Amino acid sequence: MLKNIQTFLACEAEYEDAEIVLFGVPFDGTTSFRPGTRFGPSAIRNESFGIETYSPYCDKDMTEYDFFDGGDLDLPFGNTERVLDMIQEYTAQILNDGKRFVMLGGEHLITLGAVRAVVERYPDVHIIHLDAHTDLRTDYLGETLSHSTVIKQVWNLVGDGRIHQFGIRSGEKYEFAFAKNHTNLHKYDLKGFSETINQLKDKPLYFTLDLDVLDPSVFCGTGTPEGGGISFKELMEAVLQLHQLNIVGCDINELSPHYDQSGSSTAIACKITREILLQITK
Ligand SMILES: [Mn+2]
Repeated sequence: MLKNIQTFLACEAEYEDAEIVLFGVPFDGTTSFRPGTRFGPSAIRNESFGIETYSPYCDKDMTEYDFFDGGDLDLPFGNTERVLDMIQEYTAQILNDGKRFVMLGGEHLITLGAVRAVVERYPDVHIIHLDAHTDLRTDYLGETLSHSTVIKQVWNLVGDGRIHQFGIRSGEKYEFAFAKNHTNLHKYDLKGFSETINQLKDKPLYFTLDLDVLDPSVFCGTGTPEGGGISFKELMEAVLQLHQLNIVGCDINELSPHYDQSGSSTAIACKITREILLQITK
C-alpha cells in the first residue's frame, strides 16, 4: 500500500535519501495587481499527473533520481517577515543536510527568504534571474518587502556584479539606471545567456525563474503579464543549459493558475519544473 499523499511527479523519495527537495510556498501577500499565486504549487502538483516522467530533452527519467516533495509550507498569511523567516529556516536545513532545493511559488518575494539562507552558506553565490520585470524598486507604496522589490533586496545581500537578469522589459526609469551600475541586466530576451553560463561555471548559483518572462500569448496565468516576452522554446533552451552550473537552490514563481482557464500555463509551469529538477541532478 502506498501513502495517499499527492507529490509532484515521481518525487517519492524519503527526505533522508533525497538529493533534491521540492517544496511549495503558497504566498501572494504582497502581490500588487492580480493575486492568485498562492494556488500555484498545488496546481503544479496536480497537473504533473498529466505529463511523463521521461524527458526527451535531456534523456533522463524522474524515476531514476531521488526527489523528495516536502509539500507546502504552512504560512501565517499577512505576516510577510514571518513567511520569509520560515522559508529561510526551511531552506537552511536543506542546505545544511547537503541537499539542494527547488521552491515553487507563490509570488516572487519568496526568493528573498531562500537567498538569505543560501548567502549564509555560500557568500560568493551568483544569481541568475529570468523575469519580465526588473524587481529593483526600493519600495512599493512604502513597503520595502514586495514582489516588485525582491531583486533589490537580494542585491542588498550579494552586492554588485552578482545578479544576472534576462528577459527584462518593464520597470521604472530609476530601476534601469540602478541596473546599469549594479547588476548585469539583459533587456527583452535571453541574448548573452550562454556566455553568462560559461562565466559562472565554477560559482555557487541560485536560479530564480519568474514565469512572466514568457510572453503572455503562451503564459497568461500570471498576476502581472507583460507583452513582448520570450517563447516557450527559448525558455526551454535556457533551462537545458542549467546542468552546466553548480545550482545550490532555485525557484519557479508567479504562476497564478486561475487566470488561464485553458490550463496551459499550469501545464507549462509543470513541464519547466520537471526539466529544472532533471537539470540540477548530479
Ligand atoms: Mn515578473
